Amino acid sequence: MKNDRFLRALLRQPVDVTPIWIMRQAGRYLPEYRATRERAKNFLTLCKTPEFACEVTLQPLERFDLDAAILFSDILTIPDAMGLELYFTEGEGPRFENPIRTEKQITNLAIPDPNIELRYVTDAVSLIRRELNGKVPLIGFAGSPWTLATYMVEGGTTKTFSQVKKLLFQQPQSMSILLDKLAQAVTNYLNAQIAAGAQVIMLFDTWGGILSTQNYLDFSLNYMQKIVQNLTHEYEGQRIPVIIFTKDGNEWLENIANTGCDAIGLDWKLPIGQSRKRVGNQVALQGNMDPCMLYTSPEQVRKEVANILASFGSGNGHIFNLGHGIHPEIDPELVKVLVDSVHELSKKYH
Ligand code: 1CP
Repeated sequence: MKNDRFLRALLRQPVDVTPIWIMRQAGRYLPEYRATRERAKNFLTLCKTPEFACEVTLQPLERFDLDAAILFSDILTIPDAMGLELYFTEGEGPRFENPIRTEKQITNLAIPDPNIELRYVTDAVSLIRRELNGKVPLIGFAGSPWTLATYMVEGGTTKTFSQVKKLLFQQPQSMSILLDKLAQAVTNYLNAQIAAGAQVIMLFDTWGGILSTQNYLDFSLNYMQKIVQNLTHEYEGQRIPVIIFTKDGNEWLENIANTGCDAIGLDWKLPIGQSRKRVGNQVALQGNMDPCMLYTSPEQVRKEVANILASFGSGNGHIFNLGHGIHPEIDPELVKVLVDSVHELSKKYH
C-alpha cells in the first residue's frame, strides 16, 4: 500500500499527517463525473456497469490528493436486489416501483445472494482494487437496516417519515422482521465486498437521527451492532476497520462506540474535540466540517480546517471529512484547497 494513512488513522496508529476523504467525493460537482454520467445515460446504469463505476470512483483521486477511494454505488442497491425496483426521477431523488405496503410483502422478501443479484457491485470492487494498484485503500459500504427500511416503506425520500414510523409504532413485530432480513442482507453484501477487495467498511445510517433514543437503540443501532459482529474482521492478514455514521447521532456516541466499530463518522454539530473527550480512547473519529463551508472562500476554508484540527488536537485517530455529502454546486477548486490544507496544517499535530 503506497498510502496507508487512512487505515492507520482508523486503527489509531501514528500517521505523518491527518488523512482526508470526502463523502460523495465522486459526484455531480465534478464536470468529469457529469460527462461519464451522460455517456452512461443515467445514474443506475453508472452503478450497474463496473467499468463506469470504476471510472467515476477514480476521478476525484486524479484531481485531489485524497487518502481513500470509496466504491461508487448507492445504498439502495439492496432493496433493488430484493425486488423493489429502484428508479430515479430527475430532481426528486430515488423511488421504488414496489414499496413495502403490507405485512405479507415483508414476510415474502428474499435475502439476495450478493454474488448473483449484486454481482455488478462485487465486480466493480475487484476492478477498482486492480486499477487503484495500492495507491490508497478502498472503502466498501452499505446503508444501515433502519435507513434502508425508511426508503423501502416510504417508497422514496421523505420529510415526515410518517409511513415508516407508522409501521414501527403499529407493527413493531413486522418492523423487526424487516430489519432482521435487512441486517442479514447487508452482512452478506458487505462480506462479499470484503472478499472482492474492500479494505474498510462504512455503514451509512442517514436517518437514525430521526428516532427517539430508545427507538434508535432498539431499531437502528442494535441491527448495526449485529452487522459489525458478523462482518469478516480480517482478510488476507489485514484488519478490516468498520466506520458507523449516524447523521444527527451525537447523543449516542458512547452507544455507537460500544458496538465494536473502529470509527465513528460525525456530522458537523459538535466540536470534534468534545466527541474525542467522550469516546476518543475507544474509537477513531471521522469528520466533521459543514459541507456548506465549501460555499465560502479559500481563506475561510483554511481557517475552518485549522479550527477542526485544533479542536481534535494532537495524537492519533482522526480522519478528516465533511459532516455529510458534498453538494453538487461546489467549486472543485475549493475542494483542492480543503484537501491540501488538511495535509499541510495537520503536520504539527503528529
Ligand atoms: O448523479 C446523480 O444525480 C445521482 C446522485 C447520487 C450519487 C452521486 C446518488 C443518488 N447516489 C450517489 C452515490 C452515492 N450514494 C455514494 C457514492 C460514493 C461516494 O462518493 O461517497 C454513496 C456512499 C451514497 C450513499 C447514499 N445514497 C446515502 C447515504 C449517505 C448520505 O448521503 O446520507 C443515501 C441516503 C443515499 C440515497 C440517495 N441516492 C441518491 C440520492 C440523491 C440519495 C439521497 C436521497 C435523499 O436525500 O433522501
